[in-house]
Amino acid sequence: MIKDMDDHQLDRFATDIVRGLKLTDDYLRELLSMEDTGDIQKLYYVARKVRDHFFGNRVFLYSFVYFSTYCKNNCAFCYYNRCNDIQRYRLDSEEIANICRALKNENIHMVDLTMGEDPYFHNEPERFVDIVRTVKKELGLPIMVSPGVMDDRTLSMLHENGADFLALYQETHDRELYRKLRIGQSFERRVHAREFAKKIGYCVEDGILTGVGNDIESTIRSLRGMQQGHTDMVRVMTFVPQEGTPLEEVSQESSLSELKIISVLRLLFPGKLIPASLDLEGIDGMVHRLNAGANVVTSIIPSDSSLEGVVNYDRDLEERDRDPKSVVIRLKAMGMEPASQEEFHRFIKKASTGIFETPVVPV
Ligand code: SAM
Ligand code: MD0
Ligand code: SF4
Repeated sequence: MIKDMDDHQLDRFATDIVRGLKLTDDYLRELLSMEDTGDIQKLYYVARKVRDHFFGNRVFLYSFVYFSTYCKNNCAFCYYNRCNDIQRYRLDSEEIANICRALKNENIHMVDLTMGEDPYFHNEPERFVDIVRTVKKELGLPIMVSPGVMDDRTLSMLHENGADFLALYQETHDRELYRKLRIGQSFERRVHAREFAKKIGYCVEDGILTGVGNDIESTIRSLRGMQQGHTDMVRVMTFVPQEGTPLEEVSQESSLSELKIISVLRLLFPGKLIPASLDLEGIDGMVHRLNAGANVVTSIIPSDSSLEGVVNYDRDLEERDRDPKSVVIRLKAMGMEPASQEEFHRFIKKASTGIFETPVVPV
């Protein structure tokens, strides 16, 4: 076990993971239940060694454009669920084009176009296709779409018009917990949308929440569920209780569980993209998540932007402090740096060829 390893053995373990060592459920159980700080630091160390083998000190940066906060769903964890009496907005094409022009000079690799399952777009998907076309024309960068569940025809149209990456998080692969979180939403349709997207050439991201009623066994089920998918990016986010939602009374857990799961994700998905979301704890939180083995920074929002994050630690701050420049300054202070655009294009091209790695039987 990691906790009994010396430095040489830790390096050897990282090399074994890079060479394809698969971890059993028992091993995952041990890692996820570690509480000793020194043991956990060893886990972070191995995760960084594995990450550095594939990506070195280079990080990818995604700008986040939440262009509509209307939604027809009522996810128990989400501030934007339809039952929550909040201010909402929907940007039009011109406003989105202006945001893209401002992003043109920023150091970002991809723009993430996110919305609630807004009927304005879900009932007339060509409206969303137009937005993707506009963003591609204005920015010329890879585009991630995070629209919720869309049908095969719409996913195909979006891809033909410039969408490169689909983000669609299962939250949990534990069906009982899923029913409590994504109320009334089909588990299978969500899985199908990612698999179909992968088949037609998208890169795909799946993700889970922690601190939302998932114990270690439930988390292991989710990790294995994500391994069954053919994803290129995997994430975990700590659940942040939101006012006006069914889970608002839940107390937020510390980010320790998220950090351990990020490291375990790195050991299970060695060469994949794993994000440090700024949504949760901003740039200070980014440092811990990168040190746990993440290699992407997401939810980057220009400081003068009035757009929402998904979870807004900075909603009441005078100014956002998760702009690209501030992110890069902190990265460099950590001895890390933004990857080249060319490296990101290479990753996307290789991943979207749809070569499905068949998981090796665990040892
Ligand atoms: N409506 C689209 C969807 O549901 O897929 C896109 C919205 S955004 C990507 C939604 C994601 O943000 C969720 O899948 C969840 O992983 C995360 N999220 C939402 N509310 C959260 C909260 N309160 N705490 C932590 N993560 C949250
Ligand atoms: C993030 N706020 O990365 C974004 C969002 C959606 N594809 C991503 C959850 O934290
Ligand atoms: Fe809507 Fe997405 Fe929030 Fe669920 S997570 S309520 S689908 S915006």
